[in-house]
Amino acid sequence: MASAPLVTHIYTADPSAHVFEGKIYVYPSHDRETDIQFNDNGDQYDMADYHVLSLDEFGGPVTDHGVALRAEDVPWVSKQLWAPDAATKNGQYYLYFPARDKQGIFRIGVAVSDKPGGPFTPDPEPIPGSYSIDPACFVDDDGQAYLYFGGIWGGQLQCWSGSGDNGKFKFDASKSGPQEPKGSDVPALLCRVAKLSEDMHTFAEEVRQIQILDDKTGKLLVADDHDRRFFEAPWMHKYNGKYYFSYSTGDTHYLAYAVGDNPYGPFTYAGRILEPVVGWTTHHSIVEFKGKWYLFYHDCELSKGVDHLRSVRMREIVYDEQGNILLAQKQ
Ligand code: FUB
Repeated sequence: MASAPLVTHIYTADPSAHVFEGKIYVYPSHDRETDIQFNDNGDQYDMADYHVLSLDEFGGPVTDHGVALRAEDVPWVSKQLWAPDAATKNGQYYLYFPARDKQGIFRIGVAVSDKPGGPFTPDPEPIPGSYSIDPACFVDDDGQAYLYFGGIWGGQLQCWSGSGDNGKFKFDASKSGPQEPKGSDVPALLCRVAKLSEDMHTFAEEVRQIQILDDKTGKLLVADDHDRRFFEAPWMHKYNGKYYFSYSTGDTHYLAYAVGDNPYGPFTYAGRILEPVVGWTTHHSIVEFKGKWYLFYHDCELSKGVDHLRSVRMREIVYDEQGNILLAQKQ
């Protein structure tokens, strides 16, 4: 039931879709060929710029708006432009993007344009207090914007765990491999969120952690629960007054979701949106367009499984009477 890739002239991944000016705009990563071997650090995802895509209808032609931002044009960036997102406010468009700074630490930057397709002009420094990867900007009905972010292993979230973590990067280079907590009674690492300032350039509050609760026990999901715990790729959307927090489970390769009553949660685990695709990563967004709901995601079918050469696809989703997300059977 997969759709065709949205585009085939470039590889694209990590799609963040929004409806701007009556069209669907998609803000993906721009995957490129590299000889870097696959590793848990994600070094093979060595992207150097962003393109913005748009389309007028499901299955219709897709416009590539060209290069929207280059790594070399951002003073604080050393490499790896990973999964971006965008938002609009005050007649401007804001591109949020993670990248490694000159010390190799992932930070989140913001760039501005007066058009949804860019090009975007970056701020000279990352957002103060930002860290890790995969920013997702949600603007609530009252106009308040929130930035969700975080990703484990290559995304370095495990280096910021613990309380009072803002500003302290605790990477132990002497230990190889993932340093994620383990245990069936140890809480899993948590995604982060902060309100954005009115001008959309800074956090307006201390970074908070997003709790995902077991739907049976009401307790926090635990570190060993790799089928359900947050790994990376957060997304927030609202349906019928409820807040849907969705994410990738990383090494178990699911897109999962949890539901809450406000943008900070807590969120109660509600199920899976998508089973594993071809390729290690899975990453998505959900958007309403002309009364229907769509899931944007990526896989590696076009590159025949080359893990860092992904392609964005879209398919319709529906909700049942209880508000559960289902893949539409007819596309
Ligand atoms: O594209 C690089 C990274 O792979 C993203 O930031 C993650 O979400 C995963 O899709």
